[in-house]
Amino acid sequence: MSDNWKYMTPPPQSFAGVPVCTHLDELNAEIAIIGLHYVSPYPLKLSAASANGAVETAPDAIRRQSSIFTDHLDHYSFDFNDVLLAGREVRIVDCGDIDRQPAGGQQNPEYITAAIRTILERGAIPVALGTDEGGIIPAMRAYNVGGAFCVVHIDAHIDWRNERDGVREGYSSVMRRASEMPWVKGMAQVGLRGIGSARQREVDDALAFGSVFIRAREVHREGIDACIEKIPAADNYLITIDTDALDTAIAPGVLFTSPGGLTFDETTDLVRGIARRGSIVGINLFEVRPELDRNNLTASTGAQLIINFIGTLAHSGQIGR
Ligand SMILES: [Mn+2]
Repeated sequence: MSDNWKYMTPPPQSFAGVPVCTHLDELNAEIAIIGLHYVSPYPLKLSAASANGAVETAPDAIRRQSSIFTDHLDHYSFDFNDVLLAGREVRIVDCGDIDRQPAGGQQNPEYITAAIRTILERGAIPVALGTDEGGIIPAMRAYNVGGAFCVVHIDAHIDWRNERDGVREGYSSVMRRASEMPWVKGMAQVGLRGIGSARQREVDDALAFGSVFIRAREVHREGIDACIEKIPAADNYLITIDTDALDTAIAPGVLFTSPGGLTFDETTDLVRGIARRGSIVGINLFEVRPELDRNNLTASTGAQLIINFIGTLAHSGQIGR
């Protein structure tokens, strides 16, 4: 789909005030922020208010909280003990959103795949902001054009259901679908805790595939460096985050809160450690639910994580000159 820019909508305000480029065929950047709107087609749609346009969308809520970074991208960050972008010149653009409001709840997976693929073909790293985590599936399909990668899925849950209520492309099945893609050569799932949709059979299937489980309590007890060592070695990593992996105190705006999640520093350091091991081919942040947020805290945490991820890529030398 060479004209997929037709399906792109510019954002009300861009992430951190960076330039906007909705014409993906003309993309000239190293980092491409993009908003995805996908709704898992479950019979009982849990909290789909943001998909209906009833409240601010997750990508826009994150963008609004990122406004504090406007004109600050060359500033000092104490998270790095250095300037955020390591003194490098980094081209970051905001591509806007794919199909901001799909009509009648229609799904748009082919647009998501086409847009992410175009970003990859233009040589940029997609940084996808989304609501429903089911959007991972069409986004990951775009990677058939590149090399194999290990996916690092940061989530409270494993999302290995083969289907739920007959739906195979929903948020409970994202890592199962990922495991079926030939270009997914390894998997680590970090932040696991509590009870989710998985039963023993899903746990068995994930382990049989070779997924490495790193539970949130292991991160807290053993430290992030020991946990990074458990992640399979790979040349390339795709990082995808369900916001419910995080401690509810810093991310209350999620569908299913549970205590014991990852701290901000653990999550930042996890991505930093992965970037030391290989190239990062994409970062997704899903499941910010603005209608459930408190004082925009979840969107703010999301914006701060994304800024640190971009800083991490600059500090690891993967982007910038
Ligand atoms: Mn989850």
